[in-house]
Amino acid sequence: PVHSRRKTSSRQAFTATPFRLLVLTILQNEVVRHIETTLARSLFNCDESAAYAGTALAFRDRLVIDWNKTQQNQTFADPKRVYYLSLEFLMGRALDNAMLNVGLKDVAKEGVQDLGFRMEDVISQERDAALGNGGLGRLAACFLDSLASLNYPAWGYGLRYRYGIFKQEIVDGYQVEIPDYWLDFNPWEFPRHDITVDIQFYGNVRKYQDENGKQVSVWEEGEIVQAVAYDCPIPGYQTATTNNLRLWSSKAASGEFDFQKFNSGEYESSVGDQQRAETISAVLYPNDNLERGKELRLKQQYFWCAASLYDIVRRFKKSKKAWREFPNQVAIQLNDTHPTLAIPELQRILIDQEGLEWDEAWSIVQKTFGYTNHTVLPEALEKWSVPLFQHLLPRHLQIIYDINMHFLQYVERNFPKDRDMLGRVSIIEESQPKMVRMAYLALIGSHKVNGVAELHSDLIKTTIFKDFVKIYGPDKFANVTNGITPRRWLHQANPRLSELVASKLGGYDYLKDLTLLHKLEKYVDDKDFRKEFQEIKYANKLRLAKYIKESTGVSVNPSALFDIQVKRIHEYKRQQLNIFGVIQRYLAIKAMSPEERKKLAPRVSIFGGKAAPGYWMAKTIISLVCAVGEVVNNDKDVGDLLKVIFLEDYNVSKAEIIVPASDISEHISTAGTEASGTSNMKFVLNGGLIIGTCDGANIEITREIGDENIFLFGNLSEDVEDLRHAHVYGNYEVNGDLQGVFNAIQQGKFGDANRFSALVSSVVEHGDYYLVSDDFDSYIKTHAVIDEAYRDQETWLTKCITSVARMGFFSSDRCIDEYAETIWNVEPLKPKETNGSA
Ligand code: GPK
Repeated sequence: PVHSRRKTSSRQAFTATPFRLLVLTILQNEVVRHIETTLARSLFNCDESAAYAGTALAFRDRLVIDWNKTQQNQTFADPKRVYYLSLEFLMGRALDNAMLNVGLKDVAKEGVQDLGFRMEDVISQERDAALGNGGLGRLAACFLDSLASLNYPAWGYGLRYRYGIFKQEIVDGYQVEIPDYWLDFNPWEFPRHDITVDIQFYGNVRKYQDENGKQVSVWEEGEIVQAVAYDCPIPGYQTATTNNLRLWSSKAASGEFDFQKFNSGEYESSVGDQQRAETISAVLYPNDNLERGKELRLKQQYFWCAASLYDIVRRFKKSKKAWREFPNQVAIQLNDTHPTLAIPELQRILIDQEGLEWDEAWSIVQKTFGYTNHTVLPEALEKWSVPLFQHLLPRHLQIIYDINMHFLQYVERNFPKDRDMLGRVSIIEESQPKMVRMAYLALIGSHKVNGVAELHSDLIKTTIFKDFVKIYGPDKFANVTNGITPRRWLHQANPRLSELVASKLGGYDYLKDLTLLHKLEKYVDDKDFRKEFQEIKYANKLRLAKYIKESTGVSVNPSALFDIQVKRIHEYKRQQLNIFGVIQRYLAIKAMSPEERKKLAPRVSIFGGKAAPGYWMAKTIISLVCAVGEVVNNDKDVGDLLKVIFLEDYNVSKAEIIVPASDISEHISTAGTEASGTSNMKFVLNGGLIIGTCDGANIEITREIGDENIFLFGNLSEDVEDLRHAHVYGNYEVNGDLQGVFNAIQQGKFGDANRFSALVSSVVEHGDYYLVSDDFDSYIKTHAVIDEAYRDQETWLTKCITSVARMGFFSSDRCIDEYAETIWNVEPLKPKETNGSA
């Protein structure tokens, strides 16, 4: 049956070495065996999904061998480990990455070709693992890749959501959310039914004095939910190190359901208990940069923190070391405040269960944790109501009060004159109801707090954590500028560019040390290199154009300037500024003579991104983009000069097609609001230029690539406060061009104006909080500069190549080394043997 599907075209490749032929045969046999036995399918009706499954299982077998060895090696050497706690891991697809890291992708490609399939089609059968919202979750995924690639002994801990981030459909120009049930077939996870932890909720605390007169607290009663571990192998690139991502799934503690209830006829309620337990890990909260204080979310957080800490402590205790050694063996990084409960939980384990004194326990806790802040937006800072806390986690609330008491006593001693300070820095906000400020708890319970880009790390010290800089001194605060993994975001997403770079740099070493890219600058004037670089960009645009045609029905000219903004839809990210700019361009084109139109460079404005289901303004932005596209794309006067596209369901695997295809991408947040941004790095690394504000990592990108290679515009973060003030208290007038845009909307040029009125009034009536009107002029002017620059293709190309060559700093490998050195104090552990995977 295999032979009947064999294509002659792949036969030439068989002229390779006998060893290669052997590996090919073995791999192919493994794929076939999995299809026939593991999946119980006949090769006669083997479709792409079966080919994917067989290939995935064959590679999984290889990963598992390295994974077991890595874990054995780490258990034996027992070095200090890193635990990365994140409620989100936006992993995307695993097969391509597994093939790259195992190092047999070419052989596998030949193998599946021989079975009658194209590797691209096989790869695209896989569903994204989309257990995250946006940048924060994708950062966690890049970090896991780097940790393994650099041989750090590290574990990720998260939740195994049954439903990942929803799938987005656009129906009549509006976003509709479809549940993402992704677990039908997931060969990349291993259930560990033997690794379970009982997690307690509710109940009450009983205090008594033991025989030595010591106060003892017992957390009693309440209800128990069971956490079950699911493990996913995380392979490193060109190393046998394969780390573990452990995701917890919830189920009823009493097994399937309560038999007693079941037998006594309470069938429904016994199933109900089971369902209630399973609800905890059922669904990812779909908010980005927003916290809504829901009880189930707090339950998720405690469930995951408690299970992870139990696991970490159990591993430590096997070593029989003294407790004071704990911070020398364990570094726990908190990805935002979501895992902050791990702090009172560790304190509880140490004092209530292990019998340590408060001070000794607290010093261990502080040395163990590090906290990464990802936003200064007030609506994103987590606060939990004290009554809710009291109900769900009574013992933890007491511990938090005790932490707060010790902390406030310290502050009082050191700042006796600043009486207001105590109220400002207290973990408990004296509101109605009282609230627990999780960011303060995370900061107080950690030895280091870091921001994710220089500007952001400076801002947290002057805004949300200002008082804490006085209290602890500046050394508690650090910056680790974000990065991205070049394996996925260059090699995998853009194989031709990766190959071109390798051909000039003498191999793929740059994928392990991205700073080697600087050697490309030598070739910036090399005719052949330039030509190939340009051809690759064109091919990537062609691929995206094809995808746009398939998914939206709109034909776009692949020679047009592709202008892309893909990210979560948020007012602070200012997709509304972009679409207002597009409308302004449309109106300008309509007003031009045919001669003038001929001089204009054709453009395709591409948008993509999800709006949180409850974020009405963000959904309105999407519908405006779609409405503008509807009009512009069908206007005969405009033709190729402007197309407006909204790409449905932006996710990691789509980003891998979109990112390599930009000429310009947009990173245009109101200055001081985007902590870092990471797609900005991805686009530049793939040979696109960017238009951006002086915000987040744009600033460092500019420093690295040179300000002649980036299109910056807009007000600076230090002016934002005054500008906002002027909107509220001054008499502010919207300037002419933007008013023209608003008039067009209000005249109904894009359909019923009422649909979009909130977008207009947020600027003209409600204080323009995101400073759209303040930046509009400079935004439009900068786009004119871009048009002009794009006309000169040679200079443009020079900018692109130079920028790529200077992007070495933004590898997540560099980030991870910085965390390891300045925050975790951990060393890599070399794998015992490379097992042929290098
Ligand atoms: C920050 F606070 C949050 C959040 O809830 N979700 C999220 O994705 C992002 N982020 C920032 O908005 C980005 O600027 C940053 O690059 C990313 O986290 C990673 O640090």
